[in-house]
Amino acid sequence: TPYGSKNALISLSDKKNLDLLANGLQELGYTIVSTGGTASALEKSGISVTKVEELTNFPEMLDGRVKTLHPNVHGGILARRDQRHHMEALEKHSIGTFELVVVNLYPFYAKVSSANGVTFDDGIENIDIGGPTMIRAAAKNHKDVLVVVDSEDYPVLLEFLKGNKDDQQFRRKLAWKAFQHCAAYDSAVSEWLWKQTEGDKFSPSFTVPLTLKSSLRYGENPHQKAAFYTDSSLSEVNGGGIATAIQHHGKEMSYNNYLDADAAWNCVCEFEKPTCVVVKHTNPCGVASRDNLIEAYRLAVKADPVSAFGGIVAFNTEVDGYLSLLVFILTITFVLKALAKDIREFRSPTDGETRMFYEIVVAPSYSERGLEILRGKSKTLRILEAKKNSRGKLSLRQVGGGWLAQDSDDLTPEEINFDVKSKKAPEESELSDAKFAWLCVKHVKSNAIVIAKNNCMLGMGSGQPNRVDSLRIAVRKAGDEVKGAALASDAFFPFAWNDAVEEACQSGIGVIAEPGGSIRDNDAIDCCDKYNVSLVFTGVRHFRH
Ligand code: 93A
Repeated sequence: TPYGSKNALISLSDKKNLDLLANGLQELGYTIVSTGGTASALEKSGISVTKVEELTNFPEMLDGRVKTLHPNVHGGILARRDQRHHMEALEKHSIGTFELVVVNLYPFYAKVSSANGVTFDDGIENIDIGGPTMIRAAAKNHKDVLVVVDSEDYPVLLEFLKGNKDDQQFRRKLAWKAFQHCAAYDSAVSEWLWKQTEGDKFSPSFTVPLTLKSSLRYGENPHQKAAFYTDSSLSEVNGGGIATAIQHHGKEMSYNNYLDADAAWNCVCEFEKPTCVVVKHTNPCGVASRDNLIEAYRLAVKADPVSAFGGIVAFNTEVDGYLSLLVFILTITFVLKALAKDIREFRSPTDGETRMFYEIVVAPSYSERGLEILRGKSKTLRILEAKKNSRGKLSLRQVGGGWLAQDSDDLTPEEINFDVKSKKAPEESELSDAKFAWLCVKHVKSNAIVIAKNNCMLGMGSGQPNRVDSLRIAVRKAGDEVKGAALASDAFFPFAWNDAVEEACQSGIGVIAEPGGSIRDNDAIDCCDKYNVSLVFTGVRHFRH
């Protein structure tokens, strides 16, 4: 018979680490049974393999649509070893058992989301049928059949087999992962099919294909249990976002760390020039763009050094070279002393010394030396390397009993017009300040007010239930520098006179950018005209609730 005493069924589209797996199995005395492409790859590497056809006595047919869908394959996976009549049935039909099934599926999601796109027929051909059938069968019978869907698991699998000791918990974990893999796959297929039928109508038929990345020490507070899931269909293919960031150093990421790092990363990716963003509790409290990153960093911290303490620092360009790194050496030792003349006299709230402390640094890349220096400075500082988010993602929020879905708010600056409404037109520099403030305000929790000048945030007010309070906080933080600066408001001003617009004008603001659309827009225009302040409408709102 073509079976051995121990049989492994391997059928892989992604053949990563196949040699490692197959060599290990061969050493352990397994007979390897494979489908066409996998068998060829094994033969090429000089590993002996039995083709599935030898078991089924059928050729792979219908252009590969039917390769493994056969009782000689599925009987060997599904038979209950503890049921005598099952084993007798196998024997009667000369079917051997599979002790191990290793399968990954046609790369459906990668195909349908590839830059060139696919035809409808191509999409359909990439729906794997035989693969999930083997995975589900093995996962159902995991008590006796090991099922592996992730090449990362090959080493632990081989260790387990070498140990020669059963562990039902290990088997259950693999089965759980296998069903999750199939569920994510089917979600991707159904979502794609939905798009083929409903076109632009926004009602995605998703069941979010989540993969458990790690359990977290706790949630927002220590009494809340928590875990982190990645959206496998999105992040694996598009590669971007905080979920796929590489952590080079530091303490384990916490629930709040993920939220804050995400906020900082989303904000910093908004800018073209070298930019630094400092985030505290998901709100950017310092943002600056400069030709050189050190200067950007210095100004971003300067915007609100007290809030920056314990914050997250994000950069949109490589953290490299002496200068950038000097910043960090200084940060952790005496940066604020050195910069005290700029950053007011700052004292750390914890030790009274002039020291700064950050939770996380996130950047697109680090030079080797950059990493080395950062690593050396603190055991706890989390150093993340992230890829830019892809556009067009779905944004999900949970409410009691359900989920809200929306497109993510990712209009580019070029897609936003700045219409002058006041008698006074903003000067070129004022308009550029207004645009900068506008990019920032989008990332601040509503009601959001940002004051900025010369590509640098000077103050912000966030999360207040009324716009006047947000304005007052922002103005207070900007201090004397508010004179001639730009102010952005994430939504229109419902009132102008004796309210936020008039207060802004009286504070010395040079230009105000807001969406417009209030029934009292004319009051805002008249008010700005009275104080000779420029007013521009963006026509776009950036609520962030
Ligand atoms: O077309 S299928 O749905 N029909 C099958 O019977 C079948 N059996 C395995 N796809 C099938 N597979 C898939 O082929 C596996 O899930 C795996 O992704 C791929 C491996 O093919 P090859 O070894 O020829 O590269």
